[in-house]
Amino acid sequence: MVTNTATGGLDRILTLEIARVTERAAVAASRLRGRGDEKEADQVAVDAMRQELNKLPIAGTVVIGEGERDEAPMLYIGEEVGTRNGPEVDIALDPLEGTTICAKNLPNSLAVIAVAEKGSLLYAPDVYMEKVAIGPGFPAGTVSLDATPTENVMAVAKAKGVRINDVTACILDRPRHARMIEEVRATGAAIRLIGDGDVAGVIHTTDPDETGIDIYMGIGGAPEGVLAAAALRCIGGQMQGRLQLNTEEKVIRARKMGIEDPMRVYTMEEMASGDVVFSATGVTDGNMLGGVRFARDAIVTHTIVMRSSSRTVREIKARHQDLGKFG
Ligand code: VTB
Repeated sequence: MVTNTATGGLDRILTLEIARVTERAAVAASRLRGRGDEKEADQVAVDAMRQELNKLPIAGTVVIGEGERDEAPMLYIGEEVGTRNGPEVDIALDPLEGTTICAKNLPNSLAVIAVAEKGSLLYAPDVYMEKVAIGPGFPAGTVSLDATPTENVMAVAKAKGVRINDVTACILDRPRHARMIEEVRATGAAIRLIGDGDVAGVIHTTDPDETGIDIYMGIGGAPEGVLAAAALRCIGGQMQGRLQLNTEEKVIRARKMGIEDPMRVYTMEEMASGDVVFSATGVTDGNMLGGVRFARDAIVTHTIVMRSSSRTVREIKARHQDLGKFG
């Protein structure tokens, strides 16, 4: 049974259960914050997430994970997870989104997971994706990948009823964005340049008063795009993504995953179409979520969990006193 008709959508219990999965991964990664070892931080997060995920009463299949089976020993695409005693679901995950930010102990690295109805997530290859995203409360079609960055920023300012100088766009700090950055700056809008972590960048658009970010734009990872779309489906907002299939090899890889039109623009609903539950736990301190804290007698985690069918967004600040379970 995939859905629970009494409550609508995926079983509600999962919403709280998946918080444990990202909490556990975040705690493991947080112990390696600022230690300069991205690989090790990622590895411990993967191990921890997998252990906790395998306790969930689901028959899950990883569709967005650590990579193809031959390049990732764990949580690879196609890996079956959960107790197998429960609904068939698809899983998108990133045990440590922002490995470099964690290794440097900079803001906004997260442990993230989305659990969705089978077949309802875009099976995206690990290529780049061009993205644009805004939070809830805007008229449909406010931003588009077919519009220029200037047009998108102007549309957000107009719809929000503020001057263009009062809009902040979040963009990954990469040479490939030099022209976009120049163009957005020329409009008068402010830019928040981030080193990594565009899942957080997209989620931050949903609460501009708290995060200071109105619009996310630019090219990042496609798996991160699907995860961000899943999150936005739960909170509300608009997002478009276009895979960057700029070589024949990438077009063929994508075709094998069922993608026929390499130029297609996917909406948020097309990237995450079915019922979905999403959880993110802060690893390092961030604009929305605090990082893991180690107190004298407890570990404190800060998590956001949400569910698309009810649009409930919960923040869970947990004090874990049974420290043994974190190893
Ligand atoms: C982004 C960001 C990730 O990759 O998707 C980015 O969210 C894009 O790739 O945290 P490049 O680093 O090659 O630009 C990450 O930085 C790492 O997965």
